[in-house]
Amino acid sequence: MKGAAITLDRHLREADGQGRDLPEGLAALLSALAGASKILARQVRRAALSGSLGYSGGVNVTGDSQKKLDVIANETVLEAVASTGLVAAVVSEELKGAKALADQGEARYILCTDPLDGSSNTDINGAVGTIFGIYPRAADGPVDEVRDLLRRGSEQIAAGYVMYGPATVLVYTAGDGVFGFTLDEDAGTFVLTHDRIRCPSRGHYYSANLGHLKEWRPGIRKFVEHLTERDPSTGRPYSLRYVGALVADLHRGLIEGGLYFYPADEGHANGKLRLLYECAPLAFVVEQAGGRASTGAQRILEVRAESIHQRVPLVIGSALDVELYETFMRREP
Ligand code: AHM
Ligand code: MG
Repeated sequence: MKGAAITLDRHLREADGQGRDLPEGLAALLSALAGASKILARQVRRAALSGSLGYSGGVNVTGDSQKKLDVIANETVLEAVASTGLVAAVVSEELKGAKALADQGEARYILCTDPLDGSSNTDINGAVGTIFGIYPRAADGPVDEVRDLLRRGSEQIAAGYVMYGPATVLVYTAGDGVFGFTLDEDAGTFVLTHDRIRCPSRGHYYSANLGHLKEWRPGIRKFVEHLTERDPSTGRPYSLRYVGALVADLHRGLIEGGLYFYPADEGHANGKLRLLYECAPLAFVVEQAGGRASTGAQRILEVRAESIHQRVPLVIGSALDVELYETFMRREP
């Protein structure tokens, strides 16, 4: 790489000078999350060597069997943010209720996180990720579930994800563009490699668990039929890519265009993915990059959570591709 590398810390430190004002404490919180992800990147990489593959024996609140790495990731993220004193409470896929950390002083934020997304991939050396969404506290004092946690994604002040793949990549937005950093393992720093990411308005890839095709609503089945028809003038057929880790499938869509969807099926009446710590943070990132995210009928960022582990159907990625999916859903008899 030519010229002086811009590290994440420098990028955050210089944000105000470049008109990307960050609310007080946000840079420190993002740095803490980046620190946790460096630890996690190493833990994921060394899991087979350190005996951390496989199941923990526990089941999380949404009924998934926990992997050992799910537990490790949850502890790592919690420890990192607790040490900042900036977070009042954490909502995590791996915690039944919200974890209150502090209710006074500097603790002005709520963190929603999926500490290890795509954990079915851990044992096959596949990509996994960490997702985070950050909200300002609604008011001082003890954390109130309804007021502080059951929010609309549009209230987030920052969100992002880390993808542990061949390289560890951290992508975040604080409401003024999307920035991507790659972990330089030798220096131990995240370096800006993807400045102001723009999601192509249309792509050639789609990602979904087609195993559920027959259980989907007719409009979605018709949409898949449409994508798989040959029409070179509109770039069809689209190619299917499915990692099985939302972060990795989303990252492809963000960089190269295309869409990911997880609609309702027989086993998942509201889709599989959770609003607060999967859909809303990624929707914020994608919209900031010019893409689109919805339930198929409503913008994800406008959905107010009714419970902390609420699931919603998700379609996310290139604006025109997501719009077309919504059109097929509307056209249903
Ligand atoms: P997780 O957070 O427990 O890993 O579950 C979410 C994951 C997503 O990353 C992924 O896109 C989806 O579940 C895969 O589900 P399926 O195996 O049903 O295709
Ligand atoms: Mg997940």
